[in-house]
Amino acid sequence: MSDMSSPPVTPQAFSADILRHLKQSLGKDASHAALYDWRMALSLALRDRVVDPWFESTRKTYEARGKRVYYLSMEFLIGRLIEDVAVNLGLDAVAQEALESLGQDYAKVVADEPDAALGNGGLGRLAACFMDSLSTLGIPAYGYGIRYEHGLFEQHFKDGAQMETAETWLAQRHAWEFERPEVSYPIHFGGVLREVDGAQVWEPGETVMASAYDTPVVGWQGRWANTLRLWAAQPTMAFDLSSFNRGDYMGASAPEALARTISRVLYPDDTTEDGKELRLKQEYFFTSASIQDLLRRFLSEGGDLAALADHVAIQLNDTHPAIAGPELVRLLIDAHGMEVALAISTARACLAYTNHTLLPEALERWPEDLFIRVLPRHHRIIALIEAAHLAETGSHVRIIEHGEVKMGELAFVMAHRVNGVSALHSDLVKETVFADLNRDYPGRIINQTNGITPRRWLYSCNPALRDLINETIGTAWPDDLQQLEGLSTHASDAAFLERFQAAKDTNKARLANWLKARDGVVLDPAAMFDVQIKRIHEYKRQLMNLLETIALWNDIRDTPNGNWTPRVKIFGGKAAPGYVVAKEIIHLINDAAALINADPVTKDLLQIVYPENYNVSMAEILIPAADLSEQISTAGKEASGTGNMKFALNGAPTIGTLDGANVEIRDCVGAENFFLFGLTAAEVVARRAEPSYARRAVEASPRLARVLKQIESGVFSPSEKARYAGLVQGLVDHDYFLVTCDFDSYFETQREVDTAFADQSAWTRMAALNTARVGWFSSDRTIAGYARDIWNAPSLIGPRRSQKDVA
Ligand code: OAK
Repeated sequence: MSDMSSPPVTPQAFSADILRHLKQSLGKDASHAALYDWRMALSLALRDRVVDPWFESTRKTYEARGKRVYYLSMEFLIGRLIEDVAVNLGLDAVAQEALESLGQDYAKVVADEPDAALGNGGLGRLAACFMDSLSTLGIPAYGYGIRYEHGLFEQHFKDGAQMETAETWLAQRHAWEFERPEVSYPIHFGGVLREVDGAQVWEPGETVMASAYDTPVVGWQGRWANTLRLWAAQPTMAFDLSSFNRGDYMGASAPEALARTISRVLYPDDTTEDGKELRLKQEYFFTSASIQDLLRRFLSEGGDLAALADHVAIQLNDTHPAIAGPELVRLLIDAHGMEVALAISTARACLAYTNHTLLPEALERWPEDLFIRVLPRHHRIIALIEAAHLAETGSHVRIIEHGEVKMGELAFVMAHRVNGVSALHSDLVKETVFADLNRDYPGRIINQTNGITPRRWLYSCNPALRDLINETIGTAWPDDLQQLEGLSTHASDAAFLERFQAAKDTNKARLANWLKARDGVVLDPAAMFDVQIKRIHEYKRQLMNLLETIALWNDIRDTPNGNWTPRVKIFGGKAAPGYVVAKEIIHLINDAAALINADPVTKDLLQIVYPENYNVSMAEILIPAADLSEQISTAGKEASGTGNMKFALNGAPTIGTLDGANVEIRDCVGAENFFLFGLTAAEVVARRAEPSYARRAVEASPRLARVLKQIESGVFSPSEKARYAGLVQGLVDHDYFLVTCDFDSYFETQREVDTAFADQSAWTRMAALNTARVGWFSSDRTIAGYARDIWNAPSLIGPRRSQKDVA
């Protein structure tokens, strides 16, 4: 592969590559090149170096005739790629030196790249981490998704309220992709079913084409590269010439507009289901294209369809691609003449399903009449699948019921493995949403605790800490993260801790500079940076964080000369545009920030910062700079979380509940290095059964009652005093997420955090132990688990070079 076969690249050679692309690919002379040109030339020069490992990996995969993994996901939340590719190729220093020798500011060029934001949050970012790990582990894999023209909306604040505008990452050329006009498939919708010679024949009403765009995904040290194949929708007929000739110019381009709508925009709902027809079409569009593509590849290699499962593993990232089951069965029956029972068992042996949430509003169900209208043949196939399932198990669980098609049940029944994403979540999957199916198919549900790629989430986003780690334990950790454990022995070494703290301070200063330049906001780098960044959702309880902030503000004002630990409360995150309560919470945070930040009494002790448009690139600046990680969801509601892992890895201890992967993080870092508070999942369920639990919690907490009164009476919204009356009333009347019940425990634990932070060296030790002990949360470990327990997919690369070096 490239690291073994190709000679090392010098900065001189690399600047020549950049200049060549500037001239030949961009048609620019260095003296006239704009920032965009430099960025594109740099990206293309890097991309060139991915191609050989990519071809080599493809060649080895064909030779091995082994298994390929297909990861089907509606979302890939990638972020920027320049640094990612440079780091994986070991060319980060070379690229920087080359560009600077050409008189360019490397950091500025890197920052010019728009985030590829083809996802909403956790599920999409996990898919991106998994792609990185699949390549790092050398497992032949394709990621399949949609090439949305517009990624996740951009968030702006207008007088504190969230506004959304369309994101336009493809307005400029996307440097990393290869267009594949020759790879395209027809996708059919609607129409009618006819019976011909006893067989069902689907005569579709509408057809669009799915065209492939490939992005190579290179793993650590360039040893392997897989493909992210995204589908764009195109019309079967680009232009209706007869309409044009009649003078109907709008009508002439109608077919194109209609088709392109399918891949136009990412649905901005995080863990909520909207039930829109276009969404169903998007799901079927990319799933059908992917299944057609993998079957074509399999057959082109001379495969026998009865042995499909020996060569193909299809992972469904939640239920969004659950139509893959019926689609594969349909193609096996209708296009390849396979008998129904064999088609179902073959498809099931290929398919596996990951559940990413227990929230009832996220469970996809389609109205049956809509489903029949859009996918009439699949409706029949699902009935066959359901009949086979009922006959096989004697189950009473239906897939089509009460006029709805239930995608969770469909995905479950068609999968040979179903997994949750943390130990607690997987247990709850067995006990709650899929309790009956778990009895019907014992052993089918397993756990695969999430992970994160240490290349992006430590090596590349935190150079200060990366360098310290390299100097302390060597350089073999980025693809063998448990080696970080070697830092533990240094956690009692004062000189090491001093350097660890210096790295944190560097990152805090970097954040402060960035915020100053971007928003004109000034931070005190000596204060504790207390960070909560994630989608805004009631279950994630940003509101509880804010209530605690206001309570602290009250306390400081009551005793201004107390022994307070200065804090900056940093929030980041978007709300789904239709999620009214989440938007109210954003507005309230901004309103409270305006008042509290202007208070001369507290201004050196407490500040609230909420930078707009949180995205992956912002996370890469915020996480390394964090002192404290807020993971405060209602127990039982956060399936796993992955931000929790990123913070711990970057030396920010957690304040959190026993929810999702927090439980396992706490087990790893040690209870003494984790600030635990709040009800457990079982206690949450019990508390909800108690009458008036929220009202009683408020009555029992004068501190909370005072805060709620302030908000309700308009202290933070003087121009519209009743602005938050409904929000507060909602809390007191039906606080489903138990903000009120956990408030006191949270407040008290935050005061323990204050005390702990004041002892700087003890705090730094705790932070360092967090870094040292969370190596298990590498997505390499997660992917190795999927490969072993679900896919039975081998790695096609030998032992890691770094491990050989160590041996
Ligand atoms: C999004 C849409 C539908 C269903 C689930 C999601 C989602 O993003 N879930 C999140 O997945 C992450 C990755 O597994 C988890 O870490 C989060 O806890 C979960 O909310």
